[in-house]
Amino acid sequence: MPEIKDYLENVNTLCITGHVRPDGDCVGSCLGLFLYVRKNFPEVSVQVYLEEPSEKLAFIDGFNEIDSEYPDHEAYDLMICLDCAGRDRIGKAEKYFKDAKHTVNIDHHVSNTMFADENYVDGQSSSASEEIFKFMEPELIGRDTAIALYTGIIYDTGVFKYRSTSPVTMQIAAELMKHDIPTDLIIDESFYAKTYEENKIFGYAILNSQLACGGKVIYSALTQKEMEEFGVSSKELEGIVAQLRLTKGVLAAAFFTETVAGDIKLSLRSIDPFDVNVVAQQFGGGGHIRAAGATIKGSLDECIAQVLSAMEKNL
Ligand SMILES: [Mn+2]
Repeated sequence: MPEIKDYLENVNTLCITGHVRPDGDCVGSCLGLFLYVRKNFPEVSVQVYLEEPSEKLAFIDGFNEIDSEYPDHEAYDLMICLDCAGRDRIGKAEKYFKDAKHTVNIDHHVSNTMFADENYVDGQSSSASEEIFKFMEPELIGRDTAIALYTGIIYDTGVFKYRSTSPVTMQIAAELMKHDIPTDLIIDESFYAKTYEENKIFGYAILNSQLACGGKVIYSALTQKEMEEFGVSSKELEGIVAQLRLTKGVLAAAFFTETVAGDIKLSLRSIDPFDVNVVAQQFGGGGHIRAAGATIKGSLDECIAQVLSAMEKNL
């Protein structure tokens, strides 16, 4: 396996990017690599390009140096893409990718299209942050990089909960903890913290939830008007469907939200043996067995009725 230093031979300029609408793993892995290179390879000029990430991740060093303007730049010697399953996922960084003298793709999505000159994709890896750690020399990792990578792992494993969390993930997390990082704060900030408005609408959505299909399904819905009243956007509804799914006795949860365009966004979660991917596919969407979604045309009430009927048949 190559190391970062192998890539940086004869490299003066390095461009790092992740995927559009960057999440905690994307920002964590990109900044982790950025901080590592800046500390250990000061002769390399390095820049991270990402769409504006959530301010919740501002505790990671280097956050304010992320460029979301994508100015023109002469061809980079090297471009490293992290957490990107395909070339279409790099968004506006495409122009740097097109010109770059050499490109490397490091990722953990099984669906990765191997779009770069060199591709390192490990579908067993919990996160891009776990993946990029394996390219680093542990003794060269600073506390700032440790915080960034730990954040990415926390985000993509749902605080070490999802099945993607392996013994290797835990070993890497243990290595990172040796840097005396504030793990409690990182977990709060990258996963659980909500704004006042987010907490209010979270409670509201749970309060208005209803059981269906003989108590086997739970659902809730939010209209665009309600979101406006609470002052939140659709991006700020994370965790609601996951909480609904945790209801005792329930096999599946459905969460409906009206988009600005007037469509209905459906999010589904389930436990064994309920397959929500099958349900989502009936509405032109998809995903995984336990987590899937779709965007549906029609009124909120119609969509709820149709989806509940499809779920009833799938029970
Ligand atoms: Mn990821």
